[in-house]
Amino acid sequence: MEPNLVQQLVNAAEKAANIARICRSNEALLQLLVQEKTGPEANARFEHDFKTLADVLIQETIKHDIGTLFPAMRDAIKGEESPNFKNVDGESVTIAIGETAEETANCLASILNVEVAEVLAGEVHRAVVYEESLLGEIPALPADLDYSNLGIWIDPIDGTAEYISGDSIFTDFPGITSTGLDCVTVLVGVYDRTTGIPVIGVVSQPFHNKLDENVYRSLVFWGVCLPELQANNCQFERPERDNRLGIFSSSENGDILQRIMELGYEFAFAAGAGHKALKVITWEVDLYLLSKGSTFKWDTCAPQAILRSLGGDMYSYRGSIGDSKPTPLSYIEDGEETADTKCNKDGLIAVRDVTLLDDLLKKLTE
Ligand code: 2IP
Ligand code: CA
Repeated sequence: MEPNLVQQLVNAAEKAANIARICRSNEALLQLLVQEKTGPEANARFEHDFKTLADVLIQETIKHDIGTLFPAMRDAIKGEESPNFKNVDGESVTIAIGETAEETANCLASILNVEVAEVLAGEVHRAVVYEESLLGEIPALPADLDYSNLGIWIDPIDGTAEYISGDSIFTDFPGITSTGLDCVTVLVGVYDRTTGIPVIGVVSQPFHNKLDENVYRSLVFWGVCLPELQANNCQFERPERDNRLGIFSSSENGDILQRIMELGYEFAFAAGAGHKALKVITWEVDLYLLSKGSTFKWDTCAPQAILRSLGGDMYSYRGSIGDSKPTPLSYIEDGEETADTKCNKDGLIAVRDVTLLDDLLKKLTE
């Protein structure tokens, strides 16, 4: 019998969170992360920056762990980054997770110094089990679930700029951070390869609970929305508020904001696509709208699955206005994947209460 996919995705997201945290708490690794800001010299040992390496390593770790447990899914686990790097000697190095920590450290040592390669490899091979009362009861998945028909999109670190800078600024609304580590998320989303519909999502905030200097505990959200099973740990009540609240990227178009304001919404602005979607999941806001094509499938698959498990959804912005009807974002695999097909190029609208769409789409079409 297969292990429980949701539980394993939560564990994988927690391992990812551990790697993300260690890169900020280990002095040598933090130096590598922050150095990037100061120019080309910082990247003397490899052609990409260290933040990309951290992303790749997390992505490959999740692929390795989930691919080992669920071989039928192995070839359909995808992420933002390519695992190929060039080292100082111009040799191409593929970041590969080995059988043992030693093997992984040897691979990493071709682009990093031995000390940091060993620290990272140690985290990659640590057995991680996330257990938390907030996790709720994870249900058994249907016995006849066809794993070969499931694909995964991973965003190893969403909000990379926030991850590196680390500075937190709060919005006017309680509990909503506009920048900083709280906006960083790990996103793991599973979709049905035949229908293109997201079916399982795990969203972790690795830096949500600060226990001490450099010591954080993650907050993890999950949801399942299969035809025969809907479950999640996100049963939040909508907080009392006088107006509806929308969350936006700080670069959102003024004309669109004006229209939304005319519908009586108040605004919060925050970083991180996953973080903004999470605020809709927790019902701290009613709406996340992005008119630009600046998110990708790995940004939306996980939160969309959770939203669907709550009766909400994520729609294409441009695909839903005008004469069109609300069109959910889709992960259907048609043909060769290119930068363009991976992008949610028509923007997005995320809501927990889909009855808000009527007014919204009308107003945005005027
Ligand atoms: C980014 C990140 C940015 C977001 C952008 C995403 O992903 O979430 O914060 O922009 O859309 O693609 P904004 O904060 O303006 O919403 P990554 O950090 O993985 O590049
Ligand atoms: Ca992202």
